[in-house]
Amino acid sequence: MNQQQNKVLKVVLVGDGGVGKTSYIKRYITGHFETKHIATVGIESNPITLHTNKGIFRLNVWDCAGMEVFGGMRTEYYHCADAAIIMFSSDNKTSLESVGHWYQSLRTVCPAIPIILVCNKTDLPKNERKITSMEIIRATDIFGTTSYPISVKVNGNLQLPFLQCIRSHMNDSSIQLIESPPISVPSIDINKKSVIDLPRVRVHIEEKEDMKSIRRKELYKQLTSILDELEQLE
Ligand SMILES: Nc1nc2c(ncn2[C@@H]2O[C@H](COP(=O)(O)OP(=O)(O)OP(=O)(O)O)[C@@H](O)[C@H]2O)c(=O)[nH]1
Ligand SMILES: [Mg+2]
Repeated sequence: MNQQQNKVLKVVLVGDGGVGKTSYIKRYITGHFETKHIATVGIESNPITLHTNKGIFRLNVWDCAGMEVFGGMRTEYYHCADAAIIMFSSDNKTSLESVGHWYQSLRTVCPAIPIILVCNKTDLPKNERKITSMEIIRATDIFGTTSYPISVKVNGNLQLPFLQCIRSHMNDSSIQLIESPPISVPSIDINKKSVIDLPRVRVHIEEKEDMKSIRRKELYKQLTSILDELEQLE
């Protein structure tokens, strides 16, 4: 094993209330998707272990309250952080506008740590999304960082922000995960909403099948007319 085995990093996870920070950690560690918003008070520290080609990394993720009334933006939580994640959510434009405040508050305590942006709730349908890809690209450029779209609900890209924290902290982009996180397979949460969603998914698949069979018929028609023509020429 190499020297980086069991390296411990402190990662602070911040962002406006309700963007999905606690759901993210809970989903990553236990696989459970919390459908309710139970506002975090102060901070909750959660250990996460990542197995990489450069050894084992233990991330102590400090899930910070987003709502100021419960201790949001309390800079004392940021001391000795090795990396930070600022989360916003696709259905909440204000949460993207707040990224600058979170960024500034982090920078006052940690002037040089890597800060990664994460856009959560990318599973939401277009009509519920309030943030465009261009706006995310612009924010990523302004803060000179990396951003990741994730969905805690459907388990999309959950490991990437943590991996990027390690890569940036170690200044080593060749670090790869060698073991999948416990919940890497996309899943559908079986709650009321998902059950309602399921027939829509099925309809979508059936629509795709219909399109295929229509195209197959068209091609078959074209083929028979070519064969007919060839036959006539002989
Ligand atoms: N559709 C969708 N909803 C999500 C997703 N992730 C979290 N949520 C919902 O967002 C709500 C808020 O989630 P929390 O994790 O409690 O939010 P938080 O950022 O920890 O909020 P504070 O603790 O107040 O800072 C919950 O109702 C979650 O079910 C997601 O990927 N998609
Ligand atoms: Mg929370």
